Amino acid sequence: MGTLIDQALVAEHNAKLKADLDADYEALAGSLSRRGVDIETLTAQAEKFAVALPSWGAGTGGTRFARFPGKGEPRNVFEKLDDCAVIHQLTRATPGVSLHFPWDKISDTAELREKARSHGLYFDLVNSNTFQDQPGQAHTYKYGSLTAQNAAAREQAVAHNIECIELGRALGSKGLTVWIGDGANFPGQNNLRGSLERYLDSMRAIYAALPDDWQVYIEHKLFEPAFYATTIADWGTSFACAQELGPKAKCLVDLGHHAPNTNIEMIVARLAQFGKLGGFHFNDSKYGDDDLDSGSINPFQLFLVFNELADAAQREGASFKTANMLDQSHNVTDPIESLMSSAVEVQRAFVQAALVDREALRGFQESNDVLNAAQTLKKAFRTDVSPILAMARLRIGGAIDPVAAYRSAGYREQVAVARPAKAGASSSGIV
Ligand code: LRH
Ligand code: MN
Ligand code: MN
Repeated sequence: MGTLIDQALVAEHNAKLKADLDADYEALAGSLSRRGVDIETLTAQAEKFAVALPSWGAGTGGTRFARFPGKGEPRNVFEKLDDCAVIHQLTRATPGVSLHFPWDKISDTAELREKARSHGLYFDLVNSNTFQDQPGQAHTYKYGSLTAQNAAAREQAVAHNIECIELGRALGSKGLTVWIGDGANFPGQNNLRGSLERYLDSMRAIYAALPDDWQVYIEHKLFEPAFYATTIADWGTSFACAQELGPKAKCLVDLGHHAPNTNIEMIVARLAQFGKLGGFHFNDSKYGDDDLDSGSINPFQLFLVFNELADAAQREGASFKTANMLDQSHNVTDPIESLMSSAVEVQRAFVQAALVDREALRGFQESNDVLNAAQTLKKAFRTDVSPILAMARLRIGGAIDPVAAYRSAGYREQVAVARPAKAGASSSGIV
């Protein structure tokens, strides 16, 4: 096992749903055309949309209280790639995979690269991990990694990041995302300025190791595991560090890494305006870093983020690009189903944002017609673009309904046999 779903099963699934989809698509084409929108332009854009998968999302995550492993979880990076390939096969929206080291153990980069290629996948940004100690590690990260007082711990953390760059380079990746858990649990534990100075020193060494065509992405997070003062807590700190480091340093926005009610779309607009918006970890949250499926709690926020991206793309043209990834953790759902559903929700927000009548919006803004400006956004957000997403998938070989196709193919049941459960195993390292 561990291969794709039989394409004949996908075709059979699509055949059953095709007539209904055609009718829905035609109806939507009619109503959009009355709004002056050509559905085919949107469908073509949807076909090109991509969001990368987190390798760590292929297994059940869990919380710090418990983990309830699911059946047939991938036991290694090759099996994670198999699951990612199925997600891409059915959604046609997830050709990239973002690896996390050392959770993903790699002995032969050529073999792994070939495996990805054979599945039609490539490696997106790689992630380092200095927020946990690994067995046999010389220096602990208990009191910090890139910011540690202990120079040897800092050097070890820098060396790990450089190793990640080397591994990523061999795999064809073009960037490194650095998230650290460093910070303080008590006032007085750290000198707040001193920690950031050490962070910058460490990051300068990592930056110096970047290949010419690479970028480093700084991921901020408000709190957790440091509960009093996290060193890279907000986009302002992230931005200042990216400025200090140079043009290859950008900021990465994980949607769950902000205080509740933070205006994330405004952060996106600010970073884009100053050329430092690097990419995203898409997920959703109600309270904190909940890592819930994209669009499951606040789809309007997701739409507003994509609205800012559409605005930036219009202002800046083809050169405007962000690295887009999912970052979620599954406790009660099948990870493959959740990742498929999130990819579709992110793609939905992208298409809805493409639907915004920007000229009309500008006009309403200029004339201070507040109500109509707001309604212009709402009109795009309220449009059910599902037939566009389904048609895009169908035309490029995916499934009209990815979750239904996945369930009827029995993939999970088959891998459950091929991958017997290991007691206490964790795919991501989070237990
Ligand atoms: C930190 C984070 C970061 C890590 C991932 C596992 O909360 O969002 O991106 O690499 O979770
Ligand atoms: Mn993240
Ligand atoms: Mn997170």
